[in-house]
Amino acid sequence: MDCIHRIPSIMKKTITAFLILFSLAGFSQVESKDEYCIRREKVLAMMDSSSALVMKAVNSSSQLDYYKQNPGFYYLTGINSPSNYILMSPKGINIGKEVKTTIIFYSRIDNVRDLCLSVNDTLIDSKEFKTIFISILPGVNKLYYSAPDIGISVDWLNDKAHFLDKNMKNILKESYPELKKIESADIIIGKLRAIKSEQEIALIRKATDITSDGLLAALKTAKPGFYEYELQAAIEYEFTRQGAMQKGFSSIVGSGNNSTIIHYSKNNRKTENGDLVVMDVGAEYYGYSSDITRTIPISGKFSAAQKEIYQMVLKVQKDCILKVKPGISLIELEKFAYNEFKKLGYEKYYTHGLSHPVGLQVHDVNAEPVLKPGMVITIEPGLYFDMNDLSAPEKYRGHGVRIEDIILVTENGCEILSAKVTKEINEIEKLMNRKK
Ligand SMILES: [Mn+2]
Repeated sequence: MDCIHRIPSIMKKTITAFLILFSLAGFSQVESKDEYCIRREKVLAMMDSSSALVMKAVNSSSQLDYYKQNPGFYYLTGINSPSNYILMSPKGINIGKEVKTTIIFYSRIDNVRDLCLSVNDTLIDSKEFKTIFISILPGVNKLYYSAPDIGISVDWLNDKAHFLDKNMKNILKESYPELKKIESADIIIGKLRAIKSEQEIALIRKATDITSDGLLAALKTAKPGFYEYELQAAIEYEFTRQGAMQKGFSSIVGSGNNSTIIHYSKNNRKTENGDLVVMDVGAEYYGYSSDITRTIPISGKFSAAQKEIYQMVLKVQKDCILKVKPGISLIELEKFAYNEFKKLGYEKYYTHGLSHPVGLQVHDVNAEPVLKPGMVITIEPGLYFDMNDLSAPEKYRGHGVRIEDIILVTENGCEILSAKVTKEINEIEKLMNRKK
């Protein structure tokens, strides 16, 4: 079945009602409280009886002005503040006279006041974390953990990187001989995070609608002589105006030869007539990201050569989307895209991956290699001809094109969540040439 391009209006109404309801409630989380309870139960069901899981709430954002929770921790709790922990054990943890399978350790009681708790869950002050964690380790032979602040330290004298992570594992294993395996919590949680719930899909839809509106705003105002950051501002104004308080990643607005740079982020060049502009952006809405790329001619009209590149990329992009359905693997899709560009003789200029999952992170944990209903992925082929690459056809040099949509895998095929912002040449030109 082909991808659905429009959302049925009844579904739209339900989603809108849901979003209004939760934005009025003013929680840090927008998903219903039970959802976190259900997820924790699923995690416990996937764990061996003598295993335990421990996660720390730490900032996973590289931006200083914004706290982005360790996504695995957020997924199981909805708590968006630091210095909390979660400890889970299917066989139970003794606390006084009680036995609980999940303990959430809080740094401030306010952070956990609204939390859904089952009879098997409890809340304890995080001052107690160390004592309780150590007390369960002698009976654990597999530990799943997630502590993103354990990183790499560099020994500058010997120019060697030490993984603190690895050191910690060794110390734990030496101290607790029964502990045979220490693995990333993503092994379990990643499997669950791959398949989005209705509520998660509603949030990604909203993030995607906002991102689409941002791109449409840029498209309608763009003209030669604009700085790249002026287009970025038009996009991000729309994000903030619509309540997406953060971005999933730094906006990429690359004009002229900058359109050929994959992770361009300076966004400070003045555009010139004849430029293509690649805009790769994503609003984040209540923790969930979008990720859409559109490529436009700053003049409002594609040149003949630009049209050729654009049409090649668009055809491959659409053909890839037609293949998106349960059962196909991401690797198969990658190979298909590569071969399509190879047939055209331009595989050398297709220099990045085709697809990645999207969710709490813009590059979400990749735990399901074969597509299943409920997964959300990007499809984003591109061709990049650097101006200095003398092996590239002269007419293409200095132009890059990437087209990226957000796709929901459905039972029979897929739905393009980012269909609101057009990728058709004539429609882009029409929107750009409306009276400004
Ligand atoms: Mn992407």
